[in-house]
Amino acid sequence: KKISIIGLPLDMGASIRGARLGPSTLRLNGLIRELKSLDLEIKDLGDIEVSNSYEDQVGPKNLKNYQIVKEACTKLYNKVDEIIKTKNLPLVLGGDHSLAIGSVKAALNNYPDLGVIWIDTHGDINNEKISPSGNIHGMSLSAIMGLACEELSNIGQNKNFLKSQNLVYIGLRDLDKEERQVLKDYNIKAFSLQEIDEYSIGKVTKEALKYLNKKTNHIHVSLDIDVVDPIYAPGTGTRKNGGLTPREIFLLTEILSKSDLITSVDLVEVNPLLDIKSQTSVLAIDIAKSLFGEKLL
Ligand code: DIR
Ligand code: MN
Ligand code: MN
Ligand code: MN
Repeated sequence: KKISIIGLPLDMGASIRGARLGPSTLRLNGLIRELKSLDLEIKDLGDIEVSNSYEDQVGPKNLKNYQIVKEACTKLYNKVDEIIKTKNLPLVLGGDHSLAIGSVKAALNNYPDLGVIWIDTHGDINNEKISPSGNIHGMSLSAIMGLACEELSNIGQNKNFLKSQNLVYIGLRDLDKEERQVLKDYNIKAFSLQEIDEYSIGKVTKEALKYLNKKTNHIHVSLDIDVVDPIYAPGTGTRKNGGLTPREIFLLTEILSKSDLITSVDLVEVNPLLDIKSQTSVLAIDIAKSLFGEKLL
């Protein structure tokens, strides 16, 4: 397996600053060295240049910092598209979760039947009309699925939108009211923390894979670190108690890794400014290792 690592130091899709430091902090804490210790060919392509700001920029409709997010996602789209075309697996380091608009649209450009596993506390499926915050990281999926206004849905050029039946959520525990309705309306498969508690993360993950594998052999994993309990992952912008434990997230990634169906990955929302002694970065690095096949025995 050949993995190409690309950083997108963007945090203007969120309201809290600091996730722009995610890619460099993951590298400083040894991400590249750790991944190279596995039996993998690792290429670090560095970071994409992002024109972040220190103040919110007014955007069209309810879209905060639209121009900055759009430009960053478009650059990422081109990079991820190129990585996939050279038969490498892209690992995208965030940055806030709005970046998935670029990475997932690029994966869809290469695999129109793409499946997505969205591992997150949040649904990230607001559109410009129902978003309570105007933050684009809470609207990524509505852009990726073509359920938002033209401004969002046209990021990443192509019109290959993600089909609602090709999306599975794992870890939801903080949906906005109107997002809940979107999930119902489009009949989207979702495993909340309650299902995980009841059936175990192993069962849920296998079911998610089975569900998607009926439709595709190409799965994009978009992992928001806030799915992990803030006791273990304090370094992220929107924390919510009652998240996954490290062993739960590792079992999830171990099962994903063994499936051999994962063709692209985002690892997002690590915010070093909110972290405690690099705890969250180190956990994110361990998650990446697990996802790429680190052996326990
Ligand atoms: C909230 C928070 N649902 C919003 N979203 C996210 O602003 O749309 N927090 N993604 O990480
Ligand atoms: Mn998210
Ligand atoms: Mn989240
Ligand atoms: Mn987020």
